[in-house]
Amino acid sequence: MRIDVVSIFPEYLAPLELSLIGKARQDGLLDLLVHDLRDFTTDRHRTVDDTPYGGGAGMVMKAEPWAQALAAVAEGYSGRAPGDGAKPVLIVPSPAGKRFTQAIAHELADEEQLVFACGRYEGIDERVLEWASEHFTVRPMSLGDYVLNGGEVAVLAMVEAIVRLLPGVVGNPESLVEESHSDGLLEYPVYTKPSSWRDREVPPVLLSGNHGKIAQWRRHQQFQRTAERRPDLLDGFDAGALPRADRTALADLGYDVVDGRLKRRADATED
Ligand code: JBK
Repeated sequence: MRIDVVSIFPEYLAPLELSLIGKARQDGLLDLLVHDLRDFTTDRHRTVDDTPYGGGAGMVMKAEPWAQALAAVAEGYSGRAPGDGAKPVLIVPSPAGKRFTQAIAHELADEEQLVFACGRYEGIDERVLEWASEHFTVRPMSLGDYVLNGGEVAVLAMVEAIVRLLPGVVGNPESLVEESHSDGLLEYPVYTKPSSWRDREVPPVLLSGNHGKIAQWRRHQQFQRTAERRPDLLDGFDAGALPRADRTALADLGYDVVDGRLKRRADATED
């Protein structure tokens, strides 16, 4: 996979040299380049922003440096002859984007080339995204509903979520499947030695050696946690394949099965 990141703070992306992602780059599984947007300006001051038309606070990123940078990264990709069909995906982190999810991470992990455009200030001149759609599949993406200073931190999160799905990047592929969100539920709690720590005991079932009971307990913990912390994940959950024990546990947590899907009982406790 080839990834290009364009930012006015390329040093912000330094963590991509480290750990799992740095290793993937060393192993040739990932070709990742970070570009300084200011290198694509032509004025003496390397200007990347200007005041917003229509007024208002803050500054807007100018269109031309972005067009120059994006044209350069689209062209610089040698794995694809110009005009051969497959457009690279341009991801624009923004609070106004669609929500980035594990399912989208999987979709993006199947792409040949990803380009991330890190906006700062009040955002990028909207015409850049219109123009870019001729050369890229443009996907504005949001990590969540909170305010960041720019797209860089969101890119770090998205690149990590995507790159770890590439074949060979995570040593043990089993650690990819049994994870939070892969089955639509939160993870069960985990414990390690010592079995007694500051008067707190590991749940005895985990020391019982009864693997059936352990699996059932963990499953119950997943439902309990999800109902408590993320009830939105359970509403509409496909209950078709759930064993009877799971349905009973869910009924106790305030969920019924209606038309094969979980539905929160009206009288269930509030979030
Ligand atoms: C936010 O991806 N985001 O969520 C994001 C990107 C850039 C700025 C932001 O405020 N939330």
